[in-house]
Amino acid sequence: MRIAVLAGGIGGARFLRGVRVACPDDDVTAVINTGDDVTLHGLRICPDLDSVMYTLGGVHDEKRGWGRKDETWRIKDELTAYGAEPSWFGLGDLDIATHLVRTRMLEAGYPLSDVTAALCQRWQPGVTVLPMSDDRCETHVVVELDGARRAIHFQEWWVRHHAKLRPEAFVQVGVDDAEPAPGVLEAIAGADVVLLAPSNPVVSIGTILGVPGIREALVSGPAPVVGLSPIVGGAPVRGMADACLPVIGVEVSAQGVGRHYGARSDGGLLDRWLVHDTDAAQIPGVEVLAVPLMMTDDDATAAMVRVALAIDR
Ligand code: FO1
Repeated sequence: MRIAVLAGGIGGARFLRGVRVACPDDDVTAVINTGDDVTLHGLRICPDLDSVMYTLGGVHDEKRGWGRKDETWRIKDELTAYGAEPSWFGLGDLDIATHLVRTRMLEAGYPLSDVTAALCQRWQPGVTVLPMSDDRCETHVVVELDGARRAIHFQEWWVRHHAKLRPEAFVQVGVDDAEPAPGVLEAIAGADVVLLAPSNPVVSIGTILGVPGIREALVSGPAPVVGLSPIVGGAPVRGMADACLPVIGVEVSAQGVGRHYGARSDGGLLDRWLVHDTDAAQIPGVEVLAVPLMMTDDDATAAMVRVALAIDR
């Protein structure tokens, strides 16, 4: 079976580990959000691609959720000692090697999709990992800061300000001119099923869908689209979806997000929507299933993936 998965960072990576367990012999392509990408200290950092690569490569830090296990922070400490800002972003020594290789390849003219494929050669994630686009489209957050309205990079909002600054809008800078990365539209068009991972519906899944051509490929594609709710019991399992959803006028609930994605029969995306077994959702035109959605381990995640995939094609 050919499966295409749209996913973001930490939750998306964990979800993909379950997809790999549930579909060991299937052809899985992960289309990953690059809106969180940022250039700091001259290095190009792709948090969601790296979370997926490290997690599926078995070298991520499970507790932190991002970056490498057994990490050290000597370069970060040295940068701070030099007063080299930003000191609020944690760059680990092992992680910096990834950014050095990526930055050098990008500067040599390789597109991000080639760079990602090259990095994945080492980590062997077991699925094809594609950036949503080779073009830069970074998420910025419009906030009120020091008495002025300004747009700050998503990482500054999330890491430096801990998402405590009320977001007035999310802007994907450059997305209108971005194209889907090579292989993305083909993976969607050729899929037997498309899965929307339980990632942030605004700054992860929403960003991917904002790349011209991707939403259309899902809506008009032959494959059924099955989404899994990132909201359980009215709150996100992890991350800041509850800070993001009100900005786009979406209720922080499994039903709210499902209705936001919409029913394919109504011009939306979904054929099936999985909600946690304590939640309920009515979405006209969408088959809603209530199953355990806590990704407590890979087998738990694989169980929800099997339910998601058991859809008539
Ligand atoms: N998240 C943090 O909360 N603090 C950090 O210092 C931090 C550093 C960092 C470095 C590399 C990387 O790939 C991810 C990093 N993250 C950090 C996580 C990152 O902000 C998030 O994974 C995504 O951007 C949101 O999904």
